[in-house]
Amino acid sequence: RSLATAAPQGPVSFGLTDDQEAVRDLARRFTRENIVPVAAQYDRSMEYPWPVIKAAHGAGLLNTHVPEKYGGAGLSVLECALISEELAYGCTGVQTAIEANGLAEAPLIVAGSDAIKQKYLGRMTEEPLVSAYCVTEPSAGSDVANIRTRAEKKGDKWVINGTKMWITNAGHANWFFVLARTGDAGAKGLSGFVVDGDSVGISLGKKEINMGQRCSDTRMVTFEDVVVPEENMLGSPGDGFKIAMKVFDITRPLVSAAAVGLSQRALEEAVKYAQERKTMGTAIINHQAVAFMLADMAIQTEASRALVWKSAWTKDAGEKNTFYASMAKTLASRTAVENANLAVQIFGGAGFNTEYPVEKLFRDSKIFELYEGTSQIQRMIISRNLSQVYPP
Ligand code: CS8
Ligand code: FAD
Repeated sequence: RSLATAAPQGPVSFGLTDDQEAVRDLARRFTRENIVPVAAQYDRSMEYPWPVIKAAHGAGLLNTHVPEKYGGAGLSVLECALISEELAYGCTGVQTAIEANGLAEAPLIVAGSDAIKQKYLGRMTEEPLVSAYCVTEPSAGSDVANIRTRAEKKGDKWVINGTKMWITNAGHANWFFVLARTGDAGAKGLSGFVVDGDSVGISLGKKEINMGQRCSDTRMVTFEDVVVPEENMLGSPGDGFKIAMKVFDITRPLVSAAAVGLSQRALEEAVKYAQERKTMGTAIINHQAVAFMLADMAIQTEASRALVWKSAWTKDAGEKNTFYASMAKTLASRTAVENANLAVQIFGGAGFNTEYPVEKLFRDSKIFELYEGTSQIQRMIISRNLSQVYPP
């Protein structure tokens, strides 16, 4: 693997500290032992990977963002990115189920009171539970400011009504983060809530059958007169939209890191196959047309990883990273799709067959250009930030 292992030498370094290397190596070993051997089976059965999630919890690879005060590892965004890449190398379906916890937990970390963090983050570290982040709706995905789910104040409670769509982990969630409208139209009328999964009035749709990442659980969730205590609002009324956006500054680098994991897997599988498969009297890696496909895959994987690290490092340094997070998401997701496509090409007919690993990578890759904000939305964010980054 291509990560530099030297300790940081100066202000610019791609080296990792000993602790970061240890985190990456733990995740790499976990993936080789617990995810790679079962990935194809979960893809076929589409079962939720509970045994892997429980093992990840035991290994300390679940809820890695949760601060130490609430029982978590309190890892930096860069360290979480190292873990995401490794887990995704094994199976991005499993990785999505695991990292969806981090996504649901992030609003609490960004804006929750001490009591909320203690109650909802604390329990995640004590036992292997999962949670879900409910923002998208049937009529509003990219356009978060126009969601319709409403929360109305009744005495000292909030009552939530509405429908969320494409919610990862929904079928198994112990609790949900829910973005709902408490005020006027637009972004400023939205607020964020933590809702217990066993609340009366929550109903779950069927598990959606998706193109890829098939063991991950994606569902519609309907809230009908769901009563939520006042203290479960995160921040103040109207804070919800900005909380949701601040969350993406943390999670987009991690989703991008997962795309890099898939790209790296496609590259390694393709190199191995090209070294073994012979045509016209030589291994196909010796045909320049094949070797150049592999070279392109290596270039794009390294470039994506560098941008992911920059977006994570910028956030950890306490600076605004929205611009880099969207760049990392755009490049890493395109690279995942292209690398998976090239890997199938290099495998020839075998690339189209389920007995070989790359057709799964091909199906799994596409979602990276869609969830956590489509590539069009990432470009919109990048372009809106240009004048601030490069003032006239
Ligand atoms: O709506 C925004 C957007 O990002 N849309 C994409 C939605 C998205 O990414 N959804 C993902 C759902 S979760 C998911 O897919 C999970 S996948 C499965 C799990 C995987 C494992 C992890 C948008 C289109 C960019 C926003 O556009 P607008 O409506 O035009 O709003 P703006 O005018 O840009 O902003 C309104 C105010 O918010 C402030 N803002 C915006 N971004 C930020 C950040 N930090 C802080 N504040 C922010 N990043 C902005 O400054 C505006 O504030 P004002 O005070 O009004 O000036
Ligand atoms: P739309 O917003 O309807 O977009 C349709 C097309 O129009 C896209 O190509 C888009 O890029 C383009 N488009 C839209 N607006 C613009 C514009 N202004 N300029 C240019 N192009 C534009 N959401 C959650 O909240 N929680 C989850 O856990 C979650 N998990 C998911 C898991 C899966 C497997 C899937 C498929 C989705 C998940 N999502 C989740 C939802 C996901 O974030 C949305 O599907 C995504 O943000 C796009 O929204 P949409 O599907 O409504 O598409």
